[in-house]
Amino acid sequence: MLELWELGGRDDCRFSTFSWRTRLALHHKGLAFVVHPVAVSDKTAIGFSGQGKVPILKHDGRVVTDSWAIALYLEREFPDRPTLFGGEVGQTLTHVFNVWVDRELIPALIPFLMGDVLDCVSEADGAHLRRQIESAMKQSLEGLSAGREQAMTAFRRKLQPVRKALEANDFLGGAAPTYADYILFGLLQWARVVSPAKVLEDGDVIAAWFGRVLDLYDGVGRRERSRLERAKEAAA
Ligand SMILES: N[C@@H](CCC(=O)N[C@@H](CS)C(=O)NCC(=O)O)C(=O)O
Repeated sequence: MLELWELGGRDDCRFSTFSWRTRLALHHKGLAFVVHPVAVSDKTAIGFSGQGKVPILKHDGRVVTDSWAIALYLEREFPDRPTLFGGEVGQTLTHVFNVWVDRELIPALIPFLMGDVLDCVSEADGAHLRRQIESAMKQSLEGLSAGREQAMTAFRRKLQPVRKALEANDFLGGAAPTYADYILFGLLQWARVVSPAKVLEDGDVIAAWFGRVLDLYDGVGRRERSRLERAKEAAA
């Protein structure tokens, strides 16, 4: 029995960048699992894990936290299922990629679009996220939102190594996806779900790759409605 805890917002939207990594890793392994959405400000719901963040994986009574630790756990526990890393070398290099995305790409995008998340969550969750980002960035959400166009230009530039890799391959894993694909996908999926902003330009090979990852596993990523799709539905 596998259970995953992830963030849930208004209209049941699922926007946790780290949880999307885990979700796709579970699909990659072909494992069945149950998902529990939690509010970002509700720490009692995940108190059993002894910490305050998602994703959280529970497997036969064992609790694993942190998306990277969960990926390692799945690879170790389910070695006969498709590999997430393609071996030891792949695992080490994927760890480098994981740290790069966490430390360089996430701070270059998430704070600037975080203002949009306020419309996707409850008031309590919005206040929690505002406090978190404003204290980390030492700037108001409104100030950060005002700088988003410039930030997105800088973010696209930071993606250049990925772009080079995707000019040569369909996936970061080569011909087929691996966990590295899910790491970056999680960030762009977060943006797709919470924001109407156009993060990637048309014609960017990364946009085409993102479409391919959205379609994986019967389109689990695409079935999650984007912010633009939810707005269209609300207007109809
Ligand atoms: N290093 C952790 C980061 C997890 C994380 O920051 N998760 C966010 C959601 S995307 C969270 O739970 N935030 C709740 C909070 O900070 O209060 C991982 O890779 O899982």
